[in-house]
Amino acid sequence: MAGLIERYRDRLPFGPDDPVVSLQEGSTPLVYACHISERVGAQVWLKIEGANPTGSFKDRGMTCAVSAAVREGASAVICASTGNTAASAAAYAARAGLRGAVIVPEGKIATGKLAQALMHGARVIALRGNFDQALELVRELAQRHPIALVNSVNPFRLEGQKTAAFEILEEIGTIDALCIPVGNAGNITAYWKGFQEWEPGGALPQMRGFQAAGAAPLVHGAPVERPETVASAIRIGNPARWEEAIAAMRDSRGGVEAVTDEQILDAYRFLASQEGVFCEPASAASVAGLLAYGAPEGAERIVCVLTGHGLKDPQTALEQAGSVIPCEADLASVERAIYDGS
Ligand code: AN7
Repeated sequence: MAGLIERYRDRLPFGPDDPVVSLQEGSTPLVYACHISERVGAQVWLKIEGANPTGSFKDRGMTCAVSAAVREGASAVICASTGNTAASAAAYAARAGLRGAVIVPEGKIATGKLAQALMHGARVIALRGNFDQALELVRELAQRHPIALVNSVNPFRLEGQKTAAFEILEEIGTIDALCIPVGNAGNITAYWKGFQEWEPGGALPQMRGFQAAGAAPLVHGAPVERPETVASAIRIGNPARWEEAIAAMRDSRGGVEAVTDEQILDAYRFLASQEGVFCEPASAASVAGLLAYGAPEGAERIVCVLTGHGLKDPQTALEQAGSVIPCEADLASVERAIYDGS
């Protein structure tokens, strides 16, 4: 399968001879969710973005941002990140032969993402501060040094991420609503762009964004100084794409709501145990929101975006899952363990 620049080049700002840095991202599964569909009384699909090469939707944006950086002659890329952007930037920088530096909030990123960024050889800086402070610092750094900033303030990131909307439309046609977790608000902005660009005059879905209750600036209408949530990926208090996200939700007659950590974790376990889909906690916010607030009136066809893979955050998974059953190495003990659970 081609990477997404190759697949959608005529809809992206890349010419036929431009350099392409790709790990064959995109073309992710769109899986029908029987149990969720039944619970909300509508047809619901899950867009499994954890199936991207580094395990999150960030790869869509990163193939474009890093390809553009190479075209511009950059020798290094930098980003602030709650984890997934760091992992993706590190991977694409490695592939392009660029140096990569990532700034993450100390102690607040999931283990898998940290392992990825380090393995790909990025310089990983653990900031004694939160994501919003990290983003402020990298924006200033990128102005002073010849480094390409690959956060979603970079327009190429949105160009890449809009292709997920194209894939949905190509695969199942128009939908009535899109449910999506919102952190820095780049992805919801990108999907809205993609839906609008696909076919002039085509039917557009309601954009329904969901934020964690402890990190819900768009819901409150004001920045959150100390955002807190179990969904570390969306622990963001002052989204960079604030206005664009609000416009997308307004123009699509959608909206933004908060979901509690408890609702997020319920959806996280439900997805894994009932639908067989293991996503990370932040991703489960889309399904948590749909379950908590219900299908929008008249919506029959809904897609929930699952932005990252469950293996990103093994610690939260182990805290939320059942425990293992210790067992002696004989047949009777194994039988007892299997049938009685003891
Ligand atoms: C799994 O990696 O901001 O609203 O620095 O990792 O576009 O920010 C991650 C965000 C949702 C929110 N789900 O997307 C980062 C970062 C997952 C994420 C979001 C993120 P945006």
